[in-house]
Amino acid sequence: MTKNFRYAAILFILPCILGFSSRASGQILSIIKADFSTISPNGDGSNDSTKLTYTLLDSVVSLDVIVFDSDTVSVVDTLISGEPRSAGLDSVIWNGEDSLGVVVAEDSYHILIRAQGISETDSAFITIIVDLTAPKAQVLSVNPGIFAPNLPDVVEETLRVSFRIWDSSEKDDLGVAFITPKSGEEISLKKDIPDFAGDGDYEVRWDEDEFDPFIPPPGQGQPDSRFIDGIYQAKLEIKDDGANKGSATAFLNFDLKAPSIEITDPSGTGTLSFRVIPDSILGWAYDRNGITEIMMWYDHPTSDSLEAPVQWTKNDTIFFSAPLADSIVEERAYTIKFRASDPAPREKALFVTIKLDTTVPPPPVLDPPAGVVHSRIYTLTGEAFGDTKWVRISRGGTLVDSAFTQIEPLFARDVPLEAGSNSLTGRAVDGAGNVSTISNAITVVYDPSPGLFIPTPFRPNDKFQINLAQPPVRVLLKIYDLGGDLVVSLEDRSASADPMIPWDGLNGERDAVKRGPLVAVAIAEYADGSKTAFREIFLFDP
Ligand SMILES: [Ca+2]
Ligand SMILES: [Ca+2]
Ligand SMILES: [Ca+2]
Ligand SMILES: [Ca+2]
Repeated sequence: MTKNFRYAAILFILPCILGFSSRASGQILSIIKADFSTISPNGDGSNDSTKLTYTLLDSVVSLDVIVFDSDTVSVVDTLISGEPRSAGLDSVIWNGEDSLGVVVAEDSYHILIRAQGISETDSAFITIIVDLTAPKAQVLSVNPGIFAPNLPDVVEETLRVSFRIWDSSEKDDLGVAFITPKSGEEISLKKDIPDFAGDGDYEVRWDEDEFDPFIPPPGQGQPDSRFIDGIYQAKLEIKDDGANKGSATAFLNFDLKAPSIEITDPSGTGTLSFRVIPDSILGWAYDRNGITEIMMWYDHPTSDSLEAPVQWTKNDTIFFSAPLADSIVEERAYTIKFRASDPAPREKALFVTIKLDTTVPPPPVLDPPAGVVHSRIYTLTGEAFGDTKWVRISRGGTLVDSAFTQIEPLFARDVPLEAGSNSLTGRAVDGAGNVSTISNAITVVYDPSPGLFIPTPFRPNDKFQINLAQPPVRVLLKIYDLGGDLVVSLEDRSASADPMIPWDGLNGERDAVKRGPLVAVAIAEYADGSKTAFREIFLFDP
């Protein structure tokens, strides 16, 4: 097409743009569509160009597609210039540039399609908007700064986030996503702004009960595992028709966790007893949002609360040191309560029971032995009294073992003996370390001379004591009934000169043996081939 012809063509079609019709007469051109009516030719891959599609009902001698500025009606670019086309579906792409390849200014543009058939001409145009301005958003405020939904005894709160929006148009799409800190995933608490009307300030609200499915009110189930103490995000995204986007993120501080509080000194659990009360009690409290207050009661619940003295703070941890010695003067237990609060406010209480005890417990009573013993291990029994926590057992004045008696005052403890006479004594010690006077002394005579010694009566899992003059290679222990039939055969290969052989009361077939007299025969075999045998009748009583 010559320049003159093109000019003539434009003159011909201008009336169409200037007010005749945007629609074709329907004789040659039919239905013009653009895949994007607004484009943003900025090369970001979204709505950078638009494709016009139209149907030619008949073959066309000359087709023109021309882009005009809608205000000045000046030609911006010619996309198709005087080309013949056969009938059918046809299309053309406009990438938002002018004839020099320069991206056009933001404006609306008319794209005119003119089809000249053999005997008639048909034309129509479509309007395309070029939008290169991304809408912008900014967070103005988040209230409250620390949000603790469904906290008992606290007035219901609404979480409010305000945003400022500019460079937008009323048609822009926007929504606010709600994102948890745990997985970074979006939760179905997204908000729209239904009354959005272009640039301005907007507030998005979440009422406390909207969090009920995730953070149930007290006593109404477990929180959703994605809802943890931490920083959540309300992310506003705004998008215009040209797919230009803006966003702003509000950070939401959800306090879902009570403070931690611990005592570090004195250490221990339960009632802590002292003969001399420590000067102070040391501990720490922590919360991600900080500790607002630590209160203490020296004699809970009868005393007044005081502020626990803070020694120092390190990051979000407060270290406290409360004087103790002067506050505990009576010989009794004091419950000391500490309570840490965070800004939510959530509270965590901690109780420590300290007892002043300068009273010595009564001495224990040791049971005397039934007679001479033949085993080098003696099971000492006895009873403790009062607030005895331990019985310290001595043999010949030397500490050999301790029995724990805080829960059960009757005690039994295996004590090693020496051959001959052993003097055993005990002292009671309470939780504060007060030590009793010495108990009664019992004398246990241990006779290690050879023989087979059997408890009377013998119960399942009791032991046969065999004392030998020298260490054997092995010891066989055979149990017979009174008819001479073998019940069970046991063996010891420890090479000990005084082995103890246990018996579970089962025969060789692993059946329980009935009550009655039995015969035990112990045969010790030595390295030189010699043997020693002992034989005893005993009463088996399961
Ligand atoms: Ca774009
Ligand atoms: Ca825009
Ligand atoms: Ca907290
Ligand atoms: Ca005591």
